[in-house]
Formats: sequence, structure tokens, C-alpha cells
Amino acid sequence: MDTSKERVEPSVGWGVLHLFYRVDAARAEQEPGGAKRVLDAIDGFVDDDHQVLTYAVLGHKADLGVLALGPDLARLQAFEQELSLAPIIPTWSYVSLTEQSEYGATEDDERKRLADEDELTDPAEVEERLVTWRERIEHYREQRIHPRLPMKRTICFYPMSKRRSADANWYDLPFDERKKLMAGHAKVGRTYAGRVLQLITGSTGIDDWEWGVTLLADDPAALKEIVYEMRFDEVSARFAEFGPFYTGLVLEPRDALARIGLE
Ligand code: 76R
Repeated sequence: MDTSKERVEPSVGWGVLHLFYRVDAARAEQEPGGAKRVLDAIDGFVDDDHQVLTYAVLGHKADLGVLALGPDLARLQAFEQELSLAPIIPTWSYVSLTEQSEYGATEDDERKRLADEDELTDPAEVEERLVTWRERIEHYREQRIHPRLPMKRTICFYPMSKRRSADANWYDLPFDERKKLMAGHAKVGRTYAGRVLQLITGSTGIDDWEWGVTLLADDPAALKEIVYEMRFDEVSARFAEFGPFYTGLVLEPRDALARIGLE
């Protein structure tokens, strides 16, 4: 059996690769056309669902960041392999899958909110609001599991986990309490709507941390503000542990490569 061309698709969610590279300056000088190798790899990978964002990383952790995602893990692996032919040296990577949140608001939650917060009592009015809510939620859920990456000017990526220490073990909390805490988290998050676009991808059992956090914003100050503000929110204050942070300038692939000196 030839397994080399088989698609490998998770039953739920898409694969997400965060790849980081340093330019191999000596090799790049000896072999011109290094940028073309990267661009060809991207061209070969991208289709309707498989997408790539490239960015010039700020700081010395890496030169180039590549965010690739899509339904087929085999295609993601082949892309990674193609990239390895270019004069760039891998420095770090992170593997995760897009996922639906287990704490999203249910229709009953929204019904309760309409009654408590908006003080709606007329059943026709409630129903009308629920129709709009359903449409919005459906779109939102679809975007989380099958994201379409937008171009924003800056990106920040970091992995994180929920704490499992004796006095603060997230996984010991009952579901209702976790859901309540996550609702507080989401409330902070929503105040950044339009300024920060977040993609939370799951990596429990797949990579070293439990989630990958990808934040995109035109204004880099928004990246700092949202993460800072969330540190005070109970979920982050009590339960969050963080890996390394990578920040960069999102650019068209050709421009990102020019920026890092790859011709
Ligand atoms: O599905 C949803 O988006 C509903 C609400 C929501 C959930 C369930 C939500 C909203 N998040 C959820 C889950 Mn989030 N998020 C982070 C970080 O640096 C830090 O302290 C935390 C990093 C940011 C900046 C952020 C932003 N979120 C999660 C999870 C999974 C937890 C689990 O399942 O146990 C993690 C790890 C996580 C981390 N979050 C939002 C945001 C923003 C901006 C929102 C509002 C999105 C919107 O309404 O458009």
C-alpha cells in the first residue's frame, strides 16, 4: 500500500503549524534563488483551505515565522519538508489543531442573558433576537474551526497551559465553575473585538503545551494590552502558564523574505 499520498485529516478541526527559521546566510550567498524555493513551497501548498501567513520575526529568536494551516496534515508535513530545501534553518515549531471551545454560550445561556441583562420578556422579541444570535454563533463557530486568516500588520504567538498544581488545578474544577471563569475571560476578550483577532488552537497530546495562542492586530500596542489585561483576569492570574512569545511583522511572503535578506 502506498501511503505517501494519503490525506491525513482530523475528524474535527484543521492542522496548524507554527514554524520558525533563521536564514542560513552562508548557504543563501552560495546558492541564489533561496527565496524562490520558499515561494514555490508556499505556492504548492496553498489552495482554498490551506493557508499561509509569513512574518518577519522581531528579536533574535528567529528571522522568519510561517503559520500554515489546513485540513490535511500530510499536506502540512509535505510543505514543511519543501521548506527544508531552502537555505533556512529551523529554530522552533509548534503543532496544534483548531478546536471548538467547550465553554461557548449555549442557546439556554443566551435566553437567560436576554432575560437578565436585556430584560426581554416578550417571547416573539426573544425569538427574534435568538435568530440573529444563532446566525452569529454559527458563523463564529465555523470561523474557529475552519479559520480564514486575515492580513493584519502584526502577529504574536505563544503556547500556554492551564496550571495543574495542588492548590490550583484547573482540571479538578467542576465544569460549571470552569465555564463561569471562561465567561469572565471571554468578556475581557470581547472588549478587544476588531482590535485583536485571536486564534486559540488545541495541542494537548500533540505538542508540549496545551494551547497555541495566535494574536493578530494592526496595532502592536493592542497585543501588549490584551495580554496584560488578561493577566488580571482570574483564569490567567490563577491558572495560566506560558511558553515563549514570538512577535513579528506580517508581510506578503516575497516581502517577508526580502526583509530577512533572502533573495
Ligand atoms: O469560543 C469562544 O471564543 C468563546 C469565548 C472564549 C473561549 C472559550 C474566548 C474568548 N477564549 C476562550 C478560550 Mn480566549 N484567549 C486566550 C488568550 O495571555 C493570556 O492570558 C491568555 C491568551 C487570549 C489573549 C485570548 C483572547 N482562550 C480560550 C482558551 C482555551 C481554554 C480552555 O478551553 O480551557 C485559551 C487558552 C484562551 C486564551 N479569548 C476570547 C480572547 C479574546 C480576544 C476573546 C473574545 C473573542 C470574541 O468574542 O471575538
